[in-house]
Amino acid sequence: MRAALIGMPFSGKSAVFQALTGIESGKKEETVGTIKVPDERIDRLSDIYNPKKKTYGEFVLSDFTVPHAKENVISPKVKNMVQKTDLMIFVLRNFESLMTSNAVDPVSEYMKMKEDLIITDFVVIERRLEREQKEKKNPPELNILKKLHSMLENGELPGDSRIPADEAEFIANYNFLSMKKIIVLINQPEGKMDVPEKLRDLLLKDGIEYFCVSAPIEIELAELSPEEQIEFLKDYGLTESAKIRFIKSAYHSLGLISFLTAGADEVRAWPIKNGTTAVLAAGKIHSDIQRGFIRAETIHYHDFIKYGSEAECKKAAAYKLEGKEYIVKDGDIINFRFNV
Ligand SMILES: Nc1nc2c(ncn2[C@@H]2O[C@H](COP(=O)(O)OP(=O)(O)OP(=O)(O)O)[C@@H](O)[C@H]2O)c(=O)[nH]1
Ligand SMILES: [Mg+2]
Repeated sequence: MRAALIGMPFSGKSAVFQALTGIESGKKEETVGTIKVPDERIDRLSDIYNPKKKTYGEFVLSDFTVPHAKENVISPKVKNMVQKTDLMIFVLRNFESLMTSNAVDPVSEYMKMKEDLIITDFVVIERRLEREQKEKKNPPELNILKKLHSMLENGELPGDSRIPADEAEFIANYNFLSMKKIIVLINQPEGKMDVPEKLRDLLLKDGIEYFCVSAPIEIELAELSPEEQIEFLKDYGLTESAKIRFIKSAYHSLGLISFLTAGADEVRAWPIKNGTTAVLAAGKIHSDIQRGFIRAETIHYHDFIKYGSEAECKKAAAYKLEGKEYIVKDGDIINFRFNV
């Protein structure tokens, strides 16, 4: 999965990026870092299989350096880069900064970014609809484009419920930013976690998840040992690092689960959308496995731990042979049988 941090100048994007990835952003247009998704199931299975390789789920996170004079947060270049991602993280500044004379106002930052996002797509649709007026080709996506056009015109983001997946497919190749998942990260002053009520209401109305971090604290935290981290978090009244809260929020808003593969070569977590069928999950590993799919040999992680081995799972009827249309569950350990 890919995610991008976007926000107004000095909102603390690069500080957040460092807190989440441990990497300091340079002067490059785009700095990329990875966030491994901790998963104790992978640790436990690795203890059992002793594999050559252990692979966690992973987010690839991008941070951008953009000229500050720009009117729009989403310049054409940023748009191109963001289009490659699955998730946008809006970073809002809720701390006093010496670097800008602008007041602390996360509500207007949010509204401005939402507006920029909407305008970016709106102009594309306007142009497309104008062309259609001349050409009268009546392409299959026309009605969905019109639907999105009217939402954007009203200053609304579509969200999943208003343009469901089967409709979204028709306009997938436009790669609209307004169709992407957004989570909001409110960059707070040290030790404060209260969110302006107006912002909370707006985000609730737009169906957008948010979480708070104080980037400098999180950078400090990330440099400590796991034991020290627990104490440090306690001092600030926190239970989890920003990294963990980010991962949870991202998985939740993208609707992600993980299936697992386990063997002597590799123990690995594969993030997929909840609701994915076995045959499509197979395609995440390799297109050959999807094409030649026969069966998915499936044991749920909890059963595997409970019974201790594949043989014992078979005796307990916890080993199942699932077909193409089986909906994969979080924690399924799968071995795909296939034919090429
Ligand atoms: N007090 C406080 N300072 C912060 C926080 N987050 C970032 N800063 C500081 O704010 C300044 C700007 O942070 P950056 O992370 O560079 O902001 P940015 O959004 O990447 O800025 P540009 O890339 O220049 O647009 C830095 O001096 C940070 O140390 C925060 O949560 N609290
Ligand atoms: Mg920066």
